[in-house]
Amino acid sequence: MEQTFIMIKPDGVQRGLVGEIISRFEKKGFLLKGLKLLNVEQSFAEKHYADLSAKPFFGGLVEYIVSGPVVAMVWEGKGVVKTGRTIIGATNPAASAPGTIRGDFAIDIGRNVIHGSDAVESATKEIALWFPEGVANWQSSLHSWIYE
Ligand code: RTP
Repeated sequence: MEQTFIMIKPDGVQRGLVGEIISRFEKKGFLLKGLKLLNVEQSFAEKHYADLSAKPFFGGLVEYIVSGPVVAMVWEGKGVVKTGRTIIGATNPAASAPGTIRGDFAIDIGRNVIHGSDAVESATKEIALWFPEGVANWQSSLHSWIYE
């Protein structure tokens, strides 16, 4: 089954949005397979966002990610990478529809509360980076009530 990497950024943690965000993924029917609260170092944040290293906002982005604890998660389910991005909303909260996480809880692009993998390949890479110890192996007993 497909998995994605979701990170609640430092602003989301500071603003008390952790429960709300977890609740949205849970209620959708996705399965929580990994979860931890941690502070990351600059070199780790640079590795996570390596694809963006040439962007003018890279320095500010890394500074933002290391500014406080983040919540790293692995969520599993059919189409979870794409649907996860839909639940999160557009990168710029000003363009995010109401009902999405960024549409409901964010204003500025540089304080957009949450990250989600943008493709199955990047999800695999990000899960390996953030959860080198591996993730939990369990199945919900609700499986047959969520999938036909
Ligand atoms: P994320 O990786 O955090 O899920 O965001 P994303 O795919 O929607 O957007 P991406 O282009 O990968 O950008 C990563 C994060 O960098 C910040 N950003 N700032 N100032 C700017 O123009 C700008 N553009 C992007 C955002 O925090 C974005 O989520």
